[in-house]
Amino acid sequence: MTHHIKIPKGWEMPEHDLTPESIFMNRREVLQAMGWVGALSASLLYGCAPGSSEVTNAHPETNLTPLEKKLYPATRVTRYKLDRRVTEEAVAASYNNYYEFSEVKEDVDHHAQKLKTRPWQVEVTGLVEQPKTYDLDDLLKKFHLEERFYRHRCVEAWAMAVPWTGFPLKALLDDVKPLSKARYVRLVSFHEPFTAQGQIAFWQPWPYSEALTVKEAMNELTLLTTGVYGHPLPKQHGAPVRLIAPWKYGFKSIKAIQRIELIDTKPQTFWNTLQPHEYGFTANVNPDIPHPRWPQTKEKMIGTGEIRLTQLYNGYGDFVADLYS
Ligand SMILES: Nc1nc2c(c(=O)[nH]1)N[C@H]1C(S)=C(S)[C@@H](COP(=O)(O)O)O[C@H]1N2
Ligand SMILES: [Mo]
Repeated sequence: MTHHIKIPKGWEMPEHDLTPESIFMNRREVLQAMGWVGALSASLLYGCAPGSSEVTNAHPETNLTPLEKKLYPATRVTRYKLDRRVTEEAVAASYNNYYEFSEVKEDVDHHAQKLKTRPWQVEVTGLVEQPKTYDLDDLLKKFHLEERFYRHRCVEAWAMAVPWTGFPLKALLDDVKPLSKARYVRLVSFHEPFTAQGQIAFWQPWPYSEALTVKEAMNELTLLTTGVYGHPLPKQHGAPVRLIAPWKYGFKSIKAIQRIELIDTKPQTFWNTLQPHEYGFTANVNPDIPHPRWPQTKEKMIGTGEIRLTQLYNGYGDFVADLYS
């Protein structure tokens, strides 16, 4: 159990180290728990099966389609100001949370390359007048892409500042016309345990899902994000399309979205189901609400190590405070 007795220091504390073992086992324990079925699926996942070494659509960020070549880099919008330097791209792209692929942030970029991100469809369904399924290219053609510099604050007290490319989720919702009884927007990621080794953990509520109120989803800050640093998203950042809600802790910003549902009751979400007292549903960045594991008054910028005071709503109060008054 060496995996769990490591004493994390300060900011470096990974999310899984102090999580109860009923929720996170390490990979060896998973295999023991699953017996030979586990061993078999592990051999498939780790490359013994035909075809499994083949990485499809590797590096969409450098391997652009003609459409993407036309669209990137998108027009920069200066309305959303940063108060700090932009995080280096190589830093942001090699320190990622993506539990489908690894609990180790430094390993995510490697494992995430297994996900096949083309073709990709996003189904928008539920309490809407016109349910639609969009191919990724439909989204790129239909909605105007823009580049925005946003701060990002993980609940684990690390932060970064990056240029995302995307379009307001509101534009997509307006296209399908939510019914007036819709109150929540639920976003659901993929479920491919043979691709994403983290999803072998069948006791976790995969696929990853998140949700916002319809008002939050319609807020101008809420971005359906297809790119970063002037090119399509690399897989570790959530290719081909993810959410960014910059006034909320990072876990709300779900990656690799396949389905968006308009519903009338508050749904279960991934982290909130696993650890409700640590991962609230609303999860607005707030230095005055202590977290059982991470001090929330300060944050550490990845790359530079700079320490900053955490701001209410991650500094986006002018845009979102009225949602909560
Ligand atoms: N599908 C999925 N989306 C996810 C996560 C995840 O594990 N799976 N982690 C979240 C967390 S905790 C954070 S901080 C951000 C990290 O985004 P980045 O790796 O692009 O910095 O993604 C969020 N979106
Ligand atoms: Mo996070």
